[in-house]
Amino acid sequence: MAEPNNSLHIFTFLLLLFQLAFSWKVTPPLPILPLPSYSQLKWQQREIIMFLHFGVNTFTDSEWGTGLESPSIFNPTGLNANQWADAAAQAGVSLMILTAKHHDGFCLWPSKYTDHSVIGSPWKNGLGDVVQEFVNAAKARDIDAGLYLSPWDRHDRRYGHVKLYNEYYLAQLQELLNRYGSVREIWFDGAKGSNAPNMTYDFREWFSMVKELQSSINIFSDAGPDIRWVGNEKGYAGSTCWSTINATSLSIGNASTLDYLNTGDPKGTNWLPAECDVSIRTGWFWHKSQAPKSLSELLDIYYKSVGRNCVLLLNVPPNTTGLISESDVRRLKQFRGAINTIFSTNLAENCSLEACSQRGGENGGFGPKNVLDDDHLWTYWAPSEKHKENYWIEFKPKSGKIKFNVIRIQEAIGLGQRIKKHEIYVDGIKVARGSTVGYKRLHRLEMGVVDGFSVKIKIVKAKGIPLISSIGLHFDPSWKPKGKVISQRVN
Ligand code: FUL
Repeated sequence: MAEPNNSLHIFTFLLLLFQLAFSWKVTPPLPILPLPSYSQLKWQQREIIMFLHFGVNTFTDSEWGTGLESPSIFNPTGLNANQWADAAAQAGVSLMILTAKHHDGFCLWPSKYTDHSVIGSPWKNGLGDVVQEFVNAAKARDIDAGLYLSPWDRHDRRYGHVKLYNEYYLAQLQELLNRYGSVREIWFDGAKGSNAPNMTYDFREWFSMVKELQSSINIFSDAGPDIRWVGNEKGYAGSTCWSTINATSLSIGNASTLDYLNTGDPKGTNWLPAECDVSIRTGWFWHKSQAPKSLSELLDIYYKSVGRNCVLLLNVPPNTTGLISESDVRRLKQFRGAINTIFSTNLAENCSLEACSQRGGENGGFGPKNVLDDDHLWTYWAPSEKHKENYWIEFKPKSGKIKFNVIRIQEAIGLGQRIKKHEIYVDGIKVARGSTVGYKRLHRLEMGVVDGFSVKIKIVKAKGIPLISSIGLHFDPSWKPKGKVISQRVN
């Protein structure tokens, strides 16, 4: 038998070594707790969702009904929930939330537990069900449905009788969460009039039943457990906004924690991101005398909600006919059109990229180019573990100068929210700075349009290694700042 040749041995050995080297996977960085659940991540990616306030107040021209309204006044003769869903779809909304019952106690569905509902109305001779029409229309357009069921009930006599009312509320919750298919968000409003009877709500029991009936639902309230209120009804988050907070410091209907809700807490042990609710008009319900906010007001809200790591819950109220007014539909379309115009082009794509370091080196899979792909969650630039501070990533246009007025930064929040302080420089001049980033941070430059040969983003402080999933340099044609220039040259 012939002796195997030595050089063949060496060749096979080298081949094995080579294969080993290339099959060696650099592991991702460890997450920093707390983390978002699957349903919270899905909610965060929706960015804009829609609220629909509709009920007896629509017909009495009021905001808070007394509970004494007769169901006979509810008669939206032209109600067409498909028109609501069309308006939402055109606005790029993937979740709509309807007020099944507001503080006045009138139910938009035929509840078995009260006659204060659509049953007593002339609409469809008392045979209609607004909640059913709403969920059907949403489903037909692939939009998810959410419901608002007011704890404060000014009509029901059981209100104030703790056991009786808690049972009544629980029964209505069960009806809503059993009858209408999948419900993705349930809104527990902490509002209550100052003269209302004393009432202790059994939130714990309500929440646990909600989760039993709808496992992928997000529960919203001032204090979560899945989504927190942002602390105001203007649609503005704090310029520092953590998705983390200590839920034990919160309670529903407690006005003393508004600032805490607005900013969250870097030391918080709960992942409880904020939702910014605001109405397209002054009121939550439709009033003939009111008009939708201007496009620039809506854009300002967008930058201060979605652009500050939150979801924007924009209320668009149906009118007495049962339709969303044409003026509101038009404004929604303009709003979506403007957002698409600004963000569909990422000028950073024409740039070459460099970073202070990258995890696992060139072939580690965590290089800076990940910030330019379409995945804004699970592919990201990670600096090397050896790098402990002064993280940076830099963009240089392949030719000429880059010109923009909006910067978008996104963290890979699936591994925890980390960035505490960041700065942006154009040709060495500081053009923006901020604290938190989270899922999405937008800076509209106070100095307006800037141009330059390099854009550098510095992460000055972070909990552990910062993980950046996406960066965009954009141009907003409508942005005409009046503010002062705050830049300073650095050497
Ligand atoms: C508040 C309520 O009192 C308003 O009527 C509205 O429903 C708003 C979203 O929440 O607390």
